Amino acid sequence: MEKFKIEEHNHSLQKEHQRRFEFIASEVSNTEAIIQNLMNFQVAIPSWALGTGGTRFGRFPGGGEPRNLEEKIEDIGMLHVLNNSSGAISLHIPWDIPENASHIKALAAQHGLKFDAMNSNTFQDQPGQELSYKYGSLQNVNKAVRKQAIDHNIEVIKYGIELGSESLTVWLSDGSCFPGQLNFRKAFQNMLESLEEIYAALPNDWKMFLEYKAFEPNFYSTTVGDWGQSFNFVNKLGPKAFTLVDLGHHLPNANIEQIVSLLLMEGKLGGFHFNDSKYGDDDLTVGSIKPYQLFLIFNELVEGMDAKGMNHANGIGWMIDASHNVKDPLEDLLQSVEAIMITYAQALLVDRTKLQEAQNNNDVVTAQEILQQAFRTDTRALVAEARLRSGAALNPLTIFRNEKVREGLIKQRGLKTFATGL
Ligand code: RM4
Ligand code: MN
Ligand code: MN
Repeated sequence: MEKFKIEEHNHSLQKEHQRRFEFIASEVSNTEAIIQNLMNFQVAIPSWALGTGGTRFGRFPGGGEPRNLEEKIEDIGMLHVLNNSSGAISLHIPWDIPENASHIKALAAQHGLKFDAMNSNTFQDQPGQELSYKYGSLQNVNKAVRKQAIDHNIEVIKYGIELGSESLTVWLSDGSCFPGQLNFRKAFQNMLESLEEIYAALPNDWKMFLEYKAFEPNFYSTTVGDWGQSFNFVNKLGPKAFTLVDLGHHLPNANIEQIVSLLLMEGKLGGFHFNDSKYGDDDLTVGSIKPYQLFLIFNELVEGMDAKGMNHANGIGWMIDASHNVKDPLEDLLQSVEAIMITYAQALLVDRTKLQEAQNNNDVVTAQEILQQAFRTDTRALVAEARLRSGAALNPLTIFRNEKVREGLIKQRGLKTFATGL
């Protein structure tokens, strides 16, 4: 997207924006600090979210999907031009093997993108793969399968080093579908030993994120099934290992805000996957179903990071992990990033001194008032102002549609393209 188009777009919305911004600026005391925080905050986009997601029943591609890693980088670069908040890409190996790392690194740099966490994949068998992961990977009862899965993770680290990434995310589908299938303790031990070998291959300045998930594709037990299990593993592994929270990976009604608070307290929250869900790992647009829950989680993230003196922008690896069947994936990502920024801004509005006072007085009513005061504040003009100041678009979604970006991509790439991913 050319700069002048963004300028034109901003110009056409400027008057209305100014009115809204002045109003919120007069309501909020720390406007400038909030805008600075918003300008710094970056959320990584996963390379598998750029195509239409499928379900086990079907997939309905929308056209113009990126055909290779270069085009995925271009798509994310475009998002970043529009919102200045998606300045990183997260790769899944082997869906996106960087054949020519220096070329890929240079292309990403041209678009102002960094390489966020590298994701390994031992939940699928790949063509030509010697041993199958049907009964698990890092926990498999067969040592040779475990070794193959360990080697794959080490290979992913190598790709990441070439690209300048600094973290590895391990998500495993390992577990069991039926009672009796696994000995839980042996599965745990095998998993731990395998993770230790991967951990030993991490460069000094790297982090390893261990993502938990309650169920699916295994439906009886998951070997890294909840935050307690992940926490147990990462504690045993050492200081470079952290838990990763994916919002969709809990059992219904779990108190995710309490989980992130305690993980932060222990210094073990390393990675974060944003999405939303109604039932399970639905991978829906961030903030589309339970915006208040998202706010409560962000509130604990901000509170917990501040308590530890962590940098909001890079203290945790932020990523969107969403993909579904019905929306244009790029529009969906713009909506997700917007929801994240709006909610982050709301969390920054919470009057922490007053909240603490209310807590100390057991003033439950005031505590609720303070949180909801922030949640009910319309922070959209603050987010737009942060974009305006960094040269991005006042309304990314509107300009995306007005400039017919998807139509252009379909012309260029074709209607029947297929992006790698789930
Ligand atoms: C999993 C999990 C991982 C993601 C894969 C594609 O459910 O969320 O983070 O890499 O899906
Ligand atoms: Mn995830
Ligand atoms: Mn998931």
